Amino acid sequence: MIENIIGSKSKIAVIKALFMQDKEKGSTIRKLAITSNTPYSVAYRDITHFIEENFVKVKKDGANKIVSFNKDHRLYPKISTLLSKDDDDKEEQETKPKKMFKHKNGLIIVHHNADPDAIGSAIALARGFDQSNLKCEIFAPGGLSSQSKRLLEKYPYPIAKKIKEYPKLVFILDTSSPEQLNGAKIPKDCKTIIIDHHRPGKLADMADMKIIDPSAHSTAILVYDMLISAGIQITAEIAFFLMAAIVADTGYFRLIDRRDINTIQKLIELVDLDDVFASLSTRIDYDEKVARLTGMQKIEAYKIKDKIIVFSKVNSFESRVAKHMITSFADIAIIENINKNSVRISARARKYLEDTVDLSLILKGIGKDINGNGGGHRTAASANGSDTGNMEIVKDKIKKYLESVLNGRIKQLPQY
Ligand SMILES: [Mn+2]
Repeated sequence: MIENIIGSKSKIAVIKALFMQDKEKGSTIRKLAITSNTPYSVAYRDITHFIEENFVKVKKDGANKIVSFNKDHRLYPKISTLLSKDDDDKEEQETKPKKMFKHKNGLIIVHHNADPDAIGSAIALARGFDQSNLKCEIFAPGGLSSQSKRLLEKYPYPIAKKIKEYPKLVFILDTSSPEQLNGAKIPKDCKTIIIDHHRPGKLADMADMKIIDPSAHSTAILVYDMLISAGIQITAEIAFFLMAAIVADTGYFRLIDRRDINTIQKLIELVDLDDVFASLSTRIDYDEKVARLTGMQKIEAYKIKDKIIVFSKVNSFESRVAKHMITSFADIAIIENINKNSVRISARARKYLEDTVDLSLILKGIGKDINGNGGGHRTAASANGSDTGNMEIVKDKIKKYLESVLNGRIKQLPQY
């Protein structure tokens, strides 16, 4: 329709380019030619025509001619409305993401003590879905890790701790077993979609749809691929959360593959990596320091050949304590956290043992012994259950398993 008023295609391109420029300051003809992708001579001819019609004003700035709209022209209001409307139409056609779900509302659930990968993937997904008219609330039934909380200082996002009514569409992120959901019960009539990079656990059997890829180093990388294939625009905010998730789950880029590198390369254009690192930098809070200290004080240490294996007990932060121990002196750490009615066991092994031990396998079995579930990765696994009375059996089982895979006798180290 705009053609009827203005005339030719090149004129429309030029006038649109002028419309996109700073409306007060105006623009040079050369700049208009470049932004409208029109040859200079054509842009010059069209602008001259507009000047003759008094639709465009010209003023001199040194050697340059600066052109701008004559806002007093009787057609200006009409054309300006048309141009902005035309732009919107075009934007809608070109950049509106594919509608992936018929639902209008959804929920994204993440595992207890949600880490940057869980929460970063969740927010990126929610923000991405915003663009396709699917509103998602994020639910962290077991709270957030301290690092995740700091990510939210940069881009705040509401995270629900309780859900009254579940929508019919539920995404479960970075989580493989129902025990990690801290008792959250997803109604049977919900459509559930798992996006995860852990080995498929019990949740995978129950899900309606799954994007599970244990070869991916983070859930964020799966979310990124999903958003891109849906035509969703990666904003600075989305990029920040995805990058934080990737940085965290690759151990600050220590464990990256080609796929990670490709994604990082795209995201780095949109985020300041220093911001991401600053948000992830660990300040250990007092409670965790106490948990680490308690963990050290209660250590039972063993050796198999030259490997040091430790068992210990804490009241919180069992996975952080286990990780701390394998980064400082132990080869394998198994930390239990026993409360009145529940037990959580976190096991970690140094990366070099990846081909030798499979903690996810042994913890899966132990999950059954403690009337619960277990699983994870080969060098980082956990089990949760409600039977707190079997810990000696559990320990013996782990010791026997380690003796068999490490091919040696286990000996307790003396305590001083
Ligand atoms: Mn993860």
